[in-house]
Amino acid sequence: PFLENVVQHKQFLSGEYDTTFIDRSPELFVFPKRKDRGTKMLAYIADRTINGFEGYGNRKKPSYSKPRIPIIKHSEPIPGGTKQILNERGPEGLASWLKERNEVLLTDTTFRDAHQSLLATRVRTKDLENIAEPTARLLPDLFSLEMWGGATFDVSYRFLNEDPWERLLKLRAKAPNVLFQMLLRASNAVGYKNYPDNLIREFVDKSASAGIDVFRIFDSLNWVEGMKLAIHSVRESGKVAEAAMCYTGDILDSSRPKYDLAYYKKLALELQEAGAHILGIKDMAGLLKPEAAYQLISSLKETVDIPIHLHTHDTSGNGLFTYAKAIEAGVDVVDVATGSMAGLTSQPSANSLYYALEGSERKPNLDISAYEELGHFWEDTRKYYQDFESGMMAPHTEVYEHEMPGGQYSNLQQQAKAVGLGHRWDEVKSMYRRVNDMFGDIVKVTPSSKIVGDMALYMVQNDLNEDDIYEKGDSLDFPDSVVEFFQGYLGQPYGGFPAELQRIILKGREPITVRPGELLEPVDFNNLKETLFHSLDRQVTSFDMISYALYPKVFMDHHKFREQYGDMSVLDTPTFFYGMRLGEEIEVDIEQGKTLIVKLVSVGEPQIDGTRTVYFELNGQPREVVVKDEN
Ligand code: 3PY
Ligand code: ZN
Repeated sequence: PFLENVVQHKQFLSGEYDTTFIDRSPELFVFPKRKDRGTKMLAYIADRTINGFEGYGNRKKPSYSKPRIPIIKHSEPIPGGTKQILNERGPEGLASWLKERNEVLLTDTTFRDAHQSLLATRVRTKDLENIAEPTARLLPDLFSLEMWGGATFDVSYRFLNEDPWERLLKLRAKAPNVLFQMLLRASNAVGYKNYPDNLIREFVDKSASAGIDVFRIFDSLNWVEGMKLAIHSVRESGKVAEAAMCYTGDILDSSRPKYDLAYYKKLALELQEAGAHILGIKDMAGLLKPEAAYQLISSLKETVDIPIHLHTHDTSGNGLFTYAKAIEAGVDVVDVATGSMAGLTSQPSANSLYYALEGSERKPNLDISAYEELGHFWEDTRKYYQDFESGMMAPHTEVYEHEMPGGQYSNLQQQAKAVGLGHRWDEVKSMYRRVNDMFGDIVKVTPSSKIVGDMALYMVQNDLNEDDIYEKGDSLDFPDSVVEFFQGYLGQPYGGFPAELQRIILKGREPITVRPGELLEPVDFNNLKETLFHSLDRQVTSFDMISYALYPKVFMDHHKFREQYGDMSVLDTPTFFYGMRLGEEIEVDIEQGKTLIVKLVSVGEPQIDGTRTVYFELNGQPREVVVKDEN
C-alpha cells in the first residue's frame, strides 16, 4: 500500500525523485485495513511445506548459508553516475558523452537477461533488492543496469506472484545513480503479440516515470515500421531510445546473402533516422562471430553518428572473443554479467572482460575487487534457483546451426518434455532450423522465435517432414501462433512471406500488410479503470491498468493470489519455494519496522478428507493451518 500511495502522489508522477515528499506527506501512510496478514502468510508457507512449488513437487528444503553481501557504508552519499549525466544533459547529451569515452562502457545484465537466460527468469525482487544498493555503490561507472522488461514482466506475475512495477520502484530507490535499462519488444511491449498504439504509449510513459531511463527497443522481424511508435514514445518521455537491430545469419557466409553487411548498414541508418539515440545490436542467440563483429562494428561506425551498444550471449563460448574484436573496432558499450551469473546462455563475464583488456587503452573503468565481491552474493543466491538451471554444462557451438536465442533454449526444451518429446530433443533442434528455412530465413527472437519453436514441435510431434507440409498441408490444422504470424499480425518479415507456404497455412484467410497497431481498437482506459475498481475492490493505479490491458488473466490470477495469501514477496526465497523445515524459525519483515517470527512446530498426519494440519508459532503464539495435501 505504501508503494501504491507513493506511485499516485503528484510529486512522484511529476518524475522528480526527490523523496522528501514521502516524509512530508502523512496521507501516504494511510493504508486500507489489512485482514490478518500473519494467518494468510502461514497458509502460504504451510501449502509450500506440504505441496512444494508448483511444477516442482514437494522437494525437501535444502540448507543454505546466507548470501555474502559486500559491506557498504549506508551513511555515505551514493557516488554519481550516468543517471546524473542523463538528468543534466538529456538523452542527446548522454549520447555525445558516450561517444567521447575512450574506455569501453558496460551494461550489467545480471538483474534481467542473465537470469532470464540461466534461471528461467525466476530471480525474485527480494534478492535483487538485497544487492541493489551495494551494486550502485560499488559499480558507479557502469553505463547501465539492465533490470526490467523482456520476460521479467509476465514471469514476475505468473510464477513469482510479485508485481513488476513494485520491483522497479524498489530498485530505483536503492540505486539512484546508474541508468536503468529495459528490453522493450516494440509493439509487442513485454508480451508476445502486437498491442494497440495507446497501450504502447502509456506503457512507455509510465515505465519512464517509474524509473526506466534507457529503452532497448527491438522488433522480432527487424521491421522498422513496427518500431517507430515505441521510439517516438520514448523520445516523448525524455528518455533514451536505444533502437536495436537483431543479428541473424552470418555476414561471413556468402552462401547466405539475405542478412549481409549491406542489410545491417541500411537498417542502422533507418533506425538512426527513426530517432534512435543509440544503436543497439542485439545478438540474441550469440551468432556474431569475432571477425564478423569486427567487420560489422567497423562499418557501422562509419555509417551512423550515434553510439553503438552490443549485446550477445556466450552460448558458443566465443562471446569474449567477439567483444574483443568489437571493442577493437570501436563499439561504445557492451553487455556483460557478474562473473558468477555469466557465460553459457547468459552474457559474457564482466570480470573476464576486464582482465582480457589488460594493457588495452579501452579497458573499462571498474573496481574489479568490488565486482568479485558482488559475484560472491550471486554465487550464493544462484543456489536458491537450482531447480531452474537449464542443465547446459559447457559451451554449445551447435547454436550456430539451430540459431535458437539464449532465452529460448531451455524453455523450448521444457515445452518439448511437456508434450512427451523430451527424448526427441535433437530432432526438435534440427527441425527448428528447417522451419526457419521454410519460413524464408527469418529473424528469430521473442515472439517470432516462439512461432518457429511451435511449428518445429508440431512437426516432430505429428511426424511431419517438409514435403508433408506442402503435400498434405491443406488438411492440416497448424498451431494458432503460426497462422497469426502468416496473417501478418506480428508485422512483415524482411523479404516477405513465402507465398506457397502462406497459402497453405492461411487456407483462404486474408493476410494484412499494414502495421497491426493501425487495426487494433485503442484501450479505453476510463472504462478499464471502472471495471478494475469493481473487481479489485480498491483504488486502481495506472500500473494496474497497463498490466491488466497486457495480460488480463495473468493479472487477475495475481490479484486472487494476493487476496488469498497477501504479498509473499516479503518471504526469503528458500521459504517462498520450499516452505519450512520442522523446527525451523524464520523472521519476516512484512513492512518497515514490523517483523513476524514464524516457527514450524509440527505437521499432522493426513486426514481422510485429504487435509493435514500444520502447527506454527507466530511471534510465540500457537497457530494452526489446515491445508490440502496434493501429493
Ligand atoms: C526477450 O524478448 O525477452 C528477449 O530476451 C529476447 O532476446
Ligand atoms: Zn539477450
